[in-house]
Amino acid sequence: MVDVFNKITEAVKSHDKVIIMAHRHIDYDALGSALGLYEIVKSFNKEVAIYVDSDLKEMVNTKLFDLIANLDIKFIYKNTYHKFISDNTLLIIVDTHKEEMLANHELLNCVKNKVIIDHHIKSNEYIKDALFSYIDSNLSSINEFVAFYLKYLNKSVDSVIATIMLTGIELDTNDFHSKTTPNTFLAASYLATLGANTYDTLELMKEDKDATIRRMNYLTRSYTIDDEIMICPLDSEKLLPKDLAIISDMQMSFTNIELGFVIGNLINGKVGISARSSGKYDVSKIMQALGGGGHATEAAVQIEGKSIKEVEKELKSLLKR
Ligand SMILES: [Mn+2]
Repeated sequence: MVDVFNKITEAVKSHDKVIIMAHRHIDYDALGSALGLYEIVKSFNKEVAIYVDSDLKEMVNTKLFDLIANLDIKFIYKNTYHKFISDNTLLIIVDTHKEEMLANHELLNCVKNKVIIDHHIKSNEYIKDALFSYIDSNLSSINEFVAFYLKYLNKSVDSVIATIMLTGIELDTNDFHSKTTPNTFLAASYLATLGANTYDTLELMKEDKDATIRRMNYLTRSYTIDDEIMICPLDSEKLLPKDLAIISDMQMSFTNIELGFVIGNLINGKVGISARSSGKYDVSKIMQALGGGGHATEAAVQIEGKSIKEVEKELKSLLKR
């Protein structure tokens, strides 16, 4: 990773301004890594800002706002980012490499030089004209990467940022249960030495009561096959991929369940499946067969032009094999 750290440092140093942007529906991995990088860029005496769409307000966590408000972070938004763009602006994209996932497409086209850092399985729809991309699916999270970058530079961050970064690792690893390697613990350990507070990460991970109860209701529509596979078809209102992911995580909390699938209508009009495995089966192979991908224990797919029933039938015939 050291060569990537040096490449990012070089890219930052050869620009005047840096914008950091993540995916839509910003989560703690995206936000934490953006904040960590923000501090790194600032330490090189560059002008830096984090682009967020209004979704930051929808993260429904007043605790987060209280924490961030006390930091001196420059956020830019849809109506203010133009002022930050010049011929010498660098865009660093974190936690996604797909154009369609970006918080803002127009911003992408306004900036010539881009760097991409991601840990999702590389798809064909990656942003092709970047200065360089580092896409490593062995990373638990982008915060793992940024924690090592901070450590390499021997830089520290405010304990609030360390806390948000640790929350990102906890979120992406399901509290160190999936995608966790020895490096993940080392990164978490470094963040702890910077003052990351595990009581606060727990507080940040708390979900809105109504949203949680709604998801629990959806979960009750699950049925079980062979005592170890749980399928939850949701022919209901349109949901976020995040909702499907949380419900499939819930399925995995039950004894004997080795595979969990949640099928639902997404707000983008497609049918999504969020799939989980205890590790006994490789769930990414099942999602690949449907055109998706992911990790052995966490995978997903989005399918166009099919109904929930059709997708459910296809999934079940795949499971039989
Ligand atoms: Mn992530």
